[in-house]
Amino acid sequence: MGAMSVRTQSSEEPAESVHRAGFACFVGRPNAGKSTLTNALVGQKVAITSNRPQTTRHTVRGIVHRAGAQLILVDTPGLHKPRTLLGERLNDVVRATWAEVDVIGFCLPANEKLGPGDRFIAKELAGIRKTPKVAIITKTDLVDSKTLAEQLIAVDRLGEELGITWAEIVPVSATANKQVDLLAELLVPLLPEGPALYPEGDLTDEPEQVMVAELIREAALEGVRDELPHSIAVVVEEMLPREDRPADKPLLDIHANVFIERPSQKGIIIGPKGKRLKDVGIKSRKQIEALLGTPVFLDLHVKVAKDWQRDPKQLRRLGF
Ligand SMILES: Nc1nc2c(ncn2[C@@H]2O[C@H](COP(=O)(O)OP(=O)(O)OP(=O)(O)O)[C@@H](O)[C@H]2O)c(=O)[nH]1
Ligand SMILES: [Mg+2]
Repeated sequence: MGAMSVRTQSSEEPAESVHRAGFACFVGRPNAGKSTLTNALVGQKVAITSNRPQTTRHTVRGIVHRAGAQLILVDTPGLHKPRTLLGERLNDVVRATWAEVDVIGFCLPANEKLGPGDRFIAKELAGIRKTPKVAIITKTDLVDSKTLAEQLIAVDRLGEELGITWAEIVPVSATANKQVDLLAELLVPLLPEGPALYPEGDLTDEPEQVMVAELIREAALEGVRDELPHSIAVVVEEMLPREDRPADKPLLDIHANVFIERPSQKGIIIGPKGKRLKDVGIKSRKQIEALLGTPVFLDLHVKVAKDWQRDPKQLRRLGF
């Protein structure tokens, strides 16, 4: 009966006249490729990425504009067993997001066998009955077709075992741009009918100050190991146009603090003769200039915020 009424409606009303708009969130283990996929769908970098787990620390919205549809992607932090107060907060953020979105995209990397981490998330997803779920096999460029086929079967089985009906199972590669457009096409019909929610051309609702801080953190994450990636937080204190500049030669002064947790980490971030910090500045400044479309003077300072990941007061100060 349901199918009948849908058919009747669509024959009376051509598909193009229906506008859809809504939210899809990407969930998955840390490092599954959620942010990279978000950026690929949006067509511009709105979320930072790295090969360190737990890169994303807050939900980032990326907006995908299509004829007749607006798809708002909510990129969430990777879900994991929390070891710190920060970890717990991140997991809370992810769960709160699930309740609000129209469709959930569960990201599973093609190059790693399904593990306890994926199962843990899938079990939670099974509990959210009414929201359609799409399984997204990411990083398909890293595997051969046999491995991919096995992964597709494993994901299908996982759904059956836990009572999840996948609306779709879609293999994609965000870095090789394979099936990324197809994924958008498959997500759109799962959105409710409605007018656009963001102005045409907006790609994110992240404040500029936050995006700038994230680009600095992304540059700072490169090449650091062990616990250090988790210890880094960046806060932009000030962004001001330099005074006395001619109109055709503007310069934006940006002052930012790079926080770490222990004095012993300071040397690693700054590097011998300050070289590492300088590189972080050069690298992120280029990205910030591209983002804002203006020359930038970037002033970076390294500060210790003792054990901030575990300290509620510090967390608040750092924006968590
Ligand atoms: N080869 C390949 N690598 C990818 C692809 N997508 C992501 N990666 C890499 O996988 C790593 C993790 O990507 P992210 O997008 O930061 O992963 P995430 O799921 O957002 O991670 P968290 O924010 O930590 O939860 C990065 O080094 C990416 O470059 C892909 O399609 N192919
Ligand atoms: Mg991420």
